[in-house]
Amino acid sequence: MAMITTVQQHILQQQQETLKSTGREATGTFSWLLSGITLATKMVEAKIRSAGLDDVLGAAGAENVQGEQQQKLDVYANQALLHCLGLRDSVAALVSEEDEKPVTFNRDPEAGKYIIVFDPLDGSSNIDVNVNVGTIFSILRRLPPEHGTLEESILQQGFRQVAAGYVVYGPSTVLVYTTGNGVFAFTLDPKIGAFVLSSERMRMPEQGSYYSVNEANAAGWPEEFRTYITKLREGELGKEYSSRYIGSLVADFHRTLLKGGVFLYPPTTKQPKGKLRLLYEANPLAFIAEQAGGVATNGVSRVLDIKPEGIHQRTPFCVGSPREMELLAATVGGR
Ligand code: AHM
Ligand code: MG
Repeated sequence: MAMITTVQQHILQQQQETLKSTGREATGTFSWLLSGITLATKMVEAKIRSAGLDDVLGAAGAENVQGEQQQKLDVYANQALLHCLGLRDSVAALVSEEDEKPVTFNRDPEAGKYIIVFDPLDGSSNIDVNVNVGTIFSILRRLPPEHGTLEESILQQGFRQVAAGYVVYGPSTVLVYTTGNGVFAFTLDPKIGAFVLSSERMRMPEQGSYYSVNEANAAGWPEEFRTYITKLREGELGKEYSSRYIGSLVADFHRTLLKGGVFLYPPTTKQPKGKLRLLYEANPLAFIAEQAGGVATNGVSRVLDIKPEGIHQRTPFCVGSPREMELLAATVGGR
């Protein structure tokens, strides 16, 4: 019989290793927390698979805090995560793209140690046309009460994340995550309903062949971004780049992680702070990128160093292979 490693087993194995190297006892809290995330994402994936059959496509009729139309699946995905995670005693707060304020639980800080920040259904404008969407999550540790409030705990810099990951709902459903000790991917095996280890210690290639950006916005970018794209196209890095842009961040990022290259969402005249959200889009993907040997900036400085000021704060986001990101820094400045 072929040996498989499920995501739960993998977390336990990693904790055993930590135990050996640090002597610290793993309580199992963290794996219980992650099992809440995997359960919710399996519910979302099941809903997406039958989206055209059940009446779940289209708009739900409301707008979210960003002023965007909520899709029915956005609402479902948000509820699935809130439900599966809210029952876990170790959760102090849940922060979602879809909710204006954090959902907090009045739990003893000793027990309620974690904060989970998530984008329940990223790229949802693609759902009606059967194109990949995803879920992104980031886990933070609550600060001890003498070091900060719950709100301050939510607004910690990205380098303090204890774990981050995403699920891409594509031809297959893949979970990618890091706890700061490498990046691992798991593919959902529909026959057994479990995420099974499919890639270990993933590395982003040193250089890729694609840039990924919404070029319709080019006239509104700072000029250096236009110069940068021209350089890539015209062979400054030794090859003439091609472009790929899906419009689902998780899918565009997943390709960049596997194949290398660069993904950009620069500032525009209409959105001078960029479009993507720091806490539940840029930070988790920046953590994964760095753990895989890639680089993530806002064009000028490291994403994981940005001090968040609000839970729905936006940021320009540039992430990719070291070669492309070096050229970006040389062209756009900073870092
Ligand atoms: P969403 O979280 O509301 O789905 O929006 C985020 C999405 C990202 O997935 C994607 O990278 C970006 O918006 C695409 O934006 P645009 O259509 O402006 O290119
Ligand atoms: Mg979203």
